[in-house]
Amino acid sequence: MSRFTFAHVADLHLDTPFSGLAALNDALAQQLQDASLLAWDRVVDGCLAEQVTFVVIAGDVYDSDTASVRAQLRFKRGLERLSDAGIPSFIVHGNHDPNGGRWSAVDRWPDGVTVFGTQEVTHVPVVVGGQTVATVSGLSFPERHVQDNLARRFIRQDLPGYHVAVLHCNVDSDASHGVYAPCTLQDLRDSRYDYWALGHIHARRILHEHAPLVVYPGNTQARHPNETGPKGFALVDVEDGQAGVRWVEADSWRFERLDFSCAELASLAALEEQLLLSAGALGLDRPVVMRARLTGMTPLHTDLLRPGTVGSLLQALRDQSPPDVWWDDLEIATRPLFNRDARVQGEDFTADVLRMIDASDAQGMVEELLGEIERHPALIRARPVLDLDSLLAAAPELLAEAERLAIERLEGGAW
Ligand SMILES: [Mn+2]
Repeated sequence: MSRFTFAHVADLHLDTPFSGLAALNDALAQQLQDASLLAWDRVVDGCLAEQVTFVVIAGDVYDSDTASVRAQLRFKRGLERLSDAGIPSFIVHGNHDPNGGRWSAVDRWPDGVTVFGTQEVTHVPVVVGGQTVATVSGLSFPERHVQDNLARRFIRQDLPGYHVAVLHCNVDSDASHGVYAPCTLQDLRDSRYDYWALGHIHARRILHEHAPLVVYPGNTQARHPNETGPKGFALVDVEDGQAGVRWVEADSWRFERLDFSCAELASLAALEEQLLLSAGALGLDRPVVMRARLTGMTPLHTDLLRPGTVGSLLQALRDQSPPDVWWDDLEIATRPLFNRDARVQGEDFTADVLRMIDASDAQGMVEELLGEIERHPALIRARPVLDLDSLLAAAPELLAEAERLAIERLEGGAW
């Protein structure tokens, strides 16, 4: 019986510059610059703690083909720690770091490290105690703009153990990322491999559950405010050819976004208080860059649009937050309070809806609904649990509630 665990890592983008942040102070800029490197250290920590049998890394190790010396040396340091523990590593390169970069600061990788070439798929057995438990196959990008279907070049070899294919690619033309090395899920299913260790898509995804298991582990560290939520890598437990995935968090900074309705708030002081509470309620155990999108029909709308308000409110939020919570931006998608008398005179869709509601007979509408129930055998059975008499009595309030919901949707920007 063979039983082992391997780690599937991708898209480290070591020493990546962060993009898309509205404002930064120097200390935070430095911390974020270090975040991708710290995440890699944590990946290695996690692999050592789990005593994995091997590690596969599915491309975009570096952020660009002019990989920084710092990134290359830090990467090597982590591979050394794995090698010293007897854990082999298998690496392919992707569209951000084709061919491992234009030049290398490293002349020799540690023992047990395989960097797959760009010409043909090669296959390396993983031997534990004289027994081949797995075969790892891989192919690196020779250049950034790979348009060939590289997946079809993977031919399962007649070797024992669990068969893992490592590739940076875009499955089924995922529009959220560049279409490099395009292939289809069907290509991967037809391959007879047991596991496709993919890289490229920065969100965690399991594209296929079994035979083969097809996984994007996502990136190890978010590098843009749109990459929200936990980031890390996958641990794959294999027993007698059956596998399961566990996610491990490795990110050193996280990005979160609140969608926040200001409809019930009467002041900016109340808004500040509620935003701080909401951030605290996330219960994060690591530093975070916060963004919030403010919505709803609110008396705060005019204040929020006043020049300087957002910047100053952000400063106030930072003043009141711990040092590892950075308020980056507030998106104002609020609407002014609704003046029904004025709006019903208008010529637009909202005005039409209001006039339609004014012309409606609430009692009659509910009666019609009750008539429907009488006509449908399936609904009649529900009749005893519905308090239909009180429904009829509440008809005007029901219509008012329907109007409120409709107007909030139409005018409140809450979508
Ligand atoms: Mn990437």
